Amino acid sequence: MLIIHSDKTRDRRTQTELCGGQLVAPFECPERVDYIIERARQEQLGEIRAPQSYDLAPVLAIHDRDYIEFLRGAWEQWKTDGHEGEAIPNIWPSRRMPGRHLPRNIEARLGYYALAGETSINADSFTSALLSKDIALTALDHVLTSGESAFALCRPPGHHAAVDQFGGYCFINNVAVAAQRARDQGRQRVAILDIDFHHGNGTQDIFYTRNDVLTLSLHGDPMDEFPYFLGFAEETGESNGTGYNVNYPLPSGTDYATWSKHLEQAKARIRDFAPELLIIALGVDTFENDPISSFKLKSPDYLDIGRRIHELGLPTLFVMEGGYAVEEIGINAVNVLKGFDNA
Ligand code: OKP
Ligand code: ZN
Repeated sequence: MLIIHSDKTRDRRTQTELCGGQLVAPFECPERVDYIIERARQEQLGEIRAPQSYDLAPVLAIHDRDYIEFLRGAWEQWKTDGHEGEAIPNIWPSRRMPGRHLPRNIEARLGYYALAGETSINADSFTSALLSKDIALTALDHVLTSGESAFALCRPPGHHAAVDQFGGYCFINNVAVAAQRARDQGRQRVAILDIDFHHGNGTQDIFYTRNDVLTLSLHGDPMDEFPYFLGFAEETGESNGTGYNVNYPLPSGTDYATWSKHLEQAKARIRDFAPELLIIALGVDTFENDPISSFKLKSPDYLDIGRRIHELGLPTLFVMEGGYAVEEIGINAVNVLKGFDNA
């Protein structure tokens, strides 16, 4: 399987993540990519190729221009305002303050565009988000032109990013940008299957009223798990999109026997939809030792996930999302791809 990777994904290393009332070393760290690429090399998974650059057009096909311009300038404005640490939101337009205006103040702007407070912005955040989408789009273009599958080793992840919101370590929704480009290149139906531990709220929201992009997500029950406010089973889409969003919230402690049953349900819905392209939002934070998640998948299970996805017989784009058990992330992510390739 072709792997799209850039050493520059290492460039963004934020110092702070607001977690449990403390600023801790961020879970979403450069070492995640180091372990995956090292394992891919060891296992001779396939050619490793650098990404091409894309302009903003595919990003603006998904995200609001004002939001993207905010991301571009946020760090400069934060520093100009005299703040010492990394940029972290601390106020939101909440239920009784609906946020009809975009304030000038950078703290207010951060809250206006943030969906959560754990994702710090630093000098490299915007360029790293742009690079991450380049990786996804380069891998996508390979899938579209060759009909083969590919792995986009994206960092930062993307599936929590909505039209005009960042958070959950995400800024640009890589799978959504890729799906829209596939549509613009003439693919009629695209399915996005999100197997990250966390619900892909951004992806769901972006395509919620559409029937040309089927979105499915297996994840920790939002009553207990991030992002808490989206990802329930009753969210099935709206207007034209009714029936084209499928959520499988699963309880804490879910093991592979239960998880894989729901994967088969998702596969049945995908078969019924008959997409021309399948995009996998590939998180491996379903792993038993993941530090921020609560499922119980084991490393060999990831081989079986790849095998089961291969049974769909579709051109498949794998896009990296989460996974924070840094020691095992390489084994688990590469196992999915090996299981797919060797099926
Ligand atoms: C991003 B992706 C740690 C809480 C972390 C945010 C989780 C973001 C996950 N104290 N909450 O879906 O893997
Ligand atoms: Zn996750």
